[in-house]
Amino acid sequence: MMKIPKSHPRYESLTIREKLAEGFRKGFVHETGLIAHGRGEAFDYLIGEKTIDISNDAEKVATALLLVAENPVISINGNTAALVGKDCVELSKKIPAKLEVNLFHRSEDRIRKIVMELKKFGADPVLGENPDARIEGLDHPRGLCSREGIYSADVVLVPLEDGDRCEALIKMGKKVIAIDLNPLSRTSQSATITIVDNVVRAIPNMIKWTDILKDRPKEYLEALVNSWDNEKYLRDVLSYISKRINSI
Ligand code: PTJ
Repeated sequence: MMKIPKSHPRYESLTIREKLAEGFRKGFVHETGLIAHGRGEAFDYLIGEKTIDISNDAEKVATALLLVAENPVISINGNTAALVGKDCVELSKKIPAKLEVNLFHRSEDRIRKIVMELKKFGADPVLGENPDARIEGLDHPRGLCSREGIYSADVVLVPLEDGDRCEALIKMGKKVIAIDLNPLSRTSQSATITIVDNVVRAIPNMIKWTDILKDRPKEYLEALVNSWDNEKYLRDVLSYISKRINSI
């Protein structure tokens, strides 16, 4: 892995890129994952490469939704494993939520490598290697999933997703939490709760919110979830971005 000098003004951003490149070399990040990351970076610039206040609220409410869920599942793809694999394992233990590897560019080799990577961080079990169900409306093999995981989940957290999987999960009656830096993407527009933030900030922040919220009464958490207006949130994010651009 290339060593980035700490003094470099883009240290954090370059370190994140290096993690993805390393994941690609190890064979669990798909080559198009590198391109997807570049699109994310562009949007991260627009929000100032920080968690904006309204997205901190989205992270709080999304954590509340995971805590009240009956069968919450965190869906993991190549980019997520490379950037926040360890944090996802920690979040899954704290909620508690199941972990399932579910890929856009599905290959048995990448699934196995990502499962191994998550196990290295202490996850056990990790679902996804032996799919026995299908996400309705998604063509084979992208729709393959696990019956005890994503198929029967009531709430699915999909960090960094492609649009039609999110829509398909919503059509199956599930609540979907999407983390996507692009507020205009189909994923962002169709999720139950969208978090417009970088996964590298969003997941650690949700771990923090889990510690704060986990002993709160269920009614309190449900009230938080019910008060969430995702359309308004997305409008507010766009207005934040346009105000920021206009003031530069
Ligand atoms: O590992 P696989 O096979 O499941 O493939 C994963 C990718 C990401 C390649 C696949 O899901 C894909 O092609 O996704 P898209 O359609 O490019 O969407 C990715 C979305 O994530 C885009 O809207 C990006 O803006 C956003 N994004 C990229 N990097 C980040 C991000 N959002 C949050 N944090 C990031 N670090």
